Amino acid sequence: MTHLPNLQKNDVEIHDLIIKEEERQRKSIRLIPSENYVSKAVLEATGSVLTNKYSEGYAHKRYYEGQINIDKIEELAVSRAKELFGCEHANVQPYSGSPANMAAYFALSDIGDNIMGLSLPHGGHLTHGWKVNFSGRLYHSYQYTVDAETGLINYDKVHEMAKEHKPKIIFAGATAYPREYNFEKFGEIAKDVGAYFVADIAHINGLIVAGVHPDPVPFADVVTSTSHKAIRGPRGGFILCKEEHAKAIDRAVFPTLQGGPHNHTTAAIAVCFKEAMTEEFKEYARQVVKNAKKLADELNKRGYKLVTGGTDNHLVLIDMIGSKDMPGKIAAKALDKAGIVTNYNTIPWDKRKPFDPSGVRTGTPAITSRGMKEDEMVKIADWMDQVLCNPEDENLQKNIKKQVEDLCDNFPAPGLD
Ligand code: DSN
Repeated sequence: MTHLPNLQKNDVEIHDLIIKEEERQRKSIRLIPSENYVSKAVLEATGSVLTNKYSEGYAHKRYYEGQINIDKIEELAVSRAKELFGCEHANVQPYSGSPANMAAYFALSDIGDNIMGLSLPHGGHLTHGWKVNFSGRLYHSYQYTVDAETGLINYDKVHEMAKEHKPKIIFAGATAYPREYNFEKFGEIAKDVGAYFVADIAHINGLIVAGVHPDPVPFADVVTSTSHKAIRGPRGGFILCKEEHAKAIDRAVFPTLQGGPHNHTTAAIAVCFKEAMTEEFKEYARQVVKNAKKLADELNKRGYKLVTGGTDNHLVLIDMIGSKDMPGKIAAKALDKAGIVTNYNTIPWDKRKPFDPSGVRTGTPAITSRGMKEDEMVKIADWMDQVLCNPEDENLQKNIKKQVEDLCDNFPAPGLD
């Protein structure tokens, strides 16, 4: 258990809740595909004295003195981003993925312009033009969907829609799409209609670094991302772009949208990028995909209906209504009681509401960080099946939770003592 003596002394309530959360993370099989375990080094940078410093501006162009160390930290984060992703320019200041996307809008378009992105219930993100989000409220948003039969993006339809609506920006990227994106194709479509192409790689950042997912950098005007998820960094964001957009992106982040960067996060992003350059990280990301494919196969074998039939990446989206006529929420809550943490999620063309949808979203970044491999995926699929066949059996849930904890004891999670 992590020793937090000062916190324990000053604020025992928060201390105890953090310790309980650490226990929960240690003892459960965390399958939420956007979550992970960061290293102790990333946690140390995040919890450092850098949180005490204000640094509006960019390295060597700040509005406050005392930047001798902060400038070097931000320069390291930027240069590592450029090396890791092979891009011309990087900005590591966005507070997270949504602010990074907002900066892309402000850099590349004007309020009221037409934009296009994948619809949220089809796996897209709020900031790709969903109606209740700033992106759907400030812009004329045209949302493409996935194919009803295959669950895949239909690039011909995206192209037709782009020709009709002439968007200023086309977004690619998703939170619940289990297949590869053809970034080259998106780039061609955008070019053909005179749009900018923004690739949001938040979910697949670590897979791209390891070469197990196609890379958008050669084709996109701007690439946005969170710095957490598969790449195992702190909660934050970054933007990569071609040199021609560098000034506009930097201005959009500061001063248009943000004030001082979170220097503790910047340092942790730099640490994460250094870790992601290692062969060990690449092997990890390859295993994330192998594990997701194995989990999908094992669920398929047990009769589960998966969106697109399987996966190419880190994510497996289960159609629970199609599989067991069971709402995703009931399934996710039953699994949680057995120590298997997922989230209920819409599936494409869902007839149910987002707060009570048909699907359950799972993924393998966190369990792979613990060193779990294909054999463990078989066990996990089996436990999931037992729970989902008897979602009200609390004794069964308790029994499986115990087995989950025993398995977790054999696979220590990074960052946890
Ligand atoms: N909240 C993230 C996810 O879970 O996919 C998307 O921003």
